[in-house]
Amino acid sequence: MSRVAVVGQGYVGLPLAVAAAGAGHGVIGIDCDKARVDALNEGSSPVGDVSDEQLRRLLDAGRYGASSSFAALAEAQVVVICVPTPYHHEAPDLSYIEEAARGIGPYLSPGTLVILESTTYPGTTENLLRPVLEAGSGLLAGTEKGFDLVFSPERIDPGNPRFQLANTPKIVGGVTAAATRRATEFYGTFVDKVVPVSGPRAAEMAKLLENTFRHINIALVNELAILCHDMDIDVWEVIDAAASKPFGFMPFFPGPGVGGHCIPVDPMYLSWCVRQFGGAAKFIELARDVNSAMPAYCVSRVQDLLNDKGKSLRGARILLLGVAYKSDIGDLRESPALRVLEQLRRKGADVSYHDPHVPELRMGDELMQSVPIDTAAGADCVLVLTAHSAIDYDQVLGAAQLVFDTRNIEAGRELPHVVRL
Ligand code: SAJ
Repeated sequence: MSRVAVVGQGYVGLPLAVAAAGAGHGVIGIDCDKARVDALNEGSSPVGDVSDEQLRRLLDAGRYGASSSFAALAEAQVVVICVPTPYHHEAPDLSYIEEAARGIGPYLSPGTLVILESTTYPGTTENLLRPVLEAGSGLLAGTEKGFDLVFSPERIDPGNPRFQLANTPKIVGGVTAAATRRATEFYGTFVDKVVPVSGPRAAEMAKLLENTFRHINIALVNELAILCHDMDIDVWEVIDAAASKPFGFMPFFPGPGVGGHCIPVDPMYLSWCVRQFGGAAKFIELARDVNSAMPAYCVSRVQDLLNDKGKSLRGARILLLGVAYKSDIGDLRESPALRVLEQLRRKGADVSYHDPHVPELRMGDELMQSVPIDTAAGADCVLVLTAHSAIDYDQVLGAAQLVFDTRNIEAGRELPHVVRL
């Protein structure tokens, strides 16, 4: 077993640290957020996929600890970087990776295995991370007396009841075959299946393909939903029917748009990368246009429904049901529901929301609270934006006078006052 340092103790880094410690490695979690470090060392987990009990067990066994100082990784034989890679002003923001690399460099010792897990465009590991680590350590990657360098994309899906770290295959691509072998051996101590590839760029690109695949297929069904509505065809019936094909098809479903920290972001890394080569990722950009137009489309559909009842959107009482970016979690990042909320308000509607996972949310200077679900009875229109298992849709749909359902909730089928996207 090794001494392992995991830089970044968020929804990717902490589960990884806990899994490695659980497999017998001695792990130090490094994070720039001092309050988070203190909470971790007190056995309080900031991440839903790691329980306080799990953390305390590892702390008590002396197999995990957290620090805000990079000096703590001085003895590490494996260093894993799990920091955010946002996308700002139409370009990747790799500042967190650079900052981590600058912090790690001075404490890097010969023979250490460094693994980058943060999603990024092909070439980052070799052209950005490698030179910063080499400059900071005076060691050369891929050499006998230097360090080993690998890219291994994270595939953490917070809250996924079926797939966790251990049973999700892990891709590894090293700058040398030896590095790939070492990473395969390391992950093999707590991941069921490791998938070695030829090098970091193949691994970096594989991750972008995975999520660009989703991004484009979600856009396809969103566009189909608009077309089917215009043609008076039930898109949900069409998708269900197509999904009866046992090969060569994978169902995706329309919705109010695409949220989260992966799907709206990762494909933009690929698109940016294509542009650097003078190309244009037309597919990806078109899919982003389609997906980002869905909130406004949903607002227009609500406006039409109210219009059919002789009501205007201005002054209408609208209840949003579910505002998180996907079911059964409380994550609001890039949530399309926030765009719907903004646009309805801009058109003068009186908007409230109910989400059992989001007790409150900030809209500009205003702090909104989730309202009781029985307010549905007094709404001119209830707008289902996120289908949470915890919501009793039978109760809501029975009380509501008009429902626009963007998620095809089971209970809404065949009810005359429930209209689907
Ligand atoms: N969405 C649709 N229609 C679909 C699927 C998703 O509108 O058919 C929307 C969701 O409502 C959400 C957004 O797209 O707003 C993203 O949904 P997602 O299911 O892709 O969930 P994410 O963003 O949490 O994606 C993560 C990714 N995991 C990693 O990158 C490690 C993705 O690769 C996983 O496939 C996905 O979780 C998952 O399957 O849960």
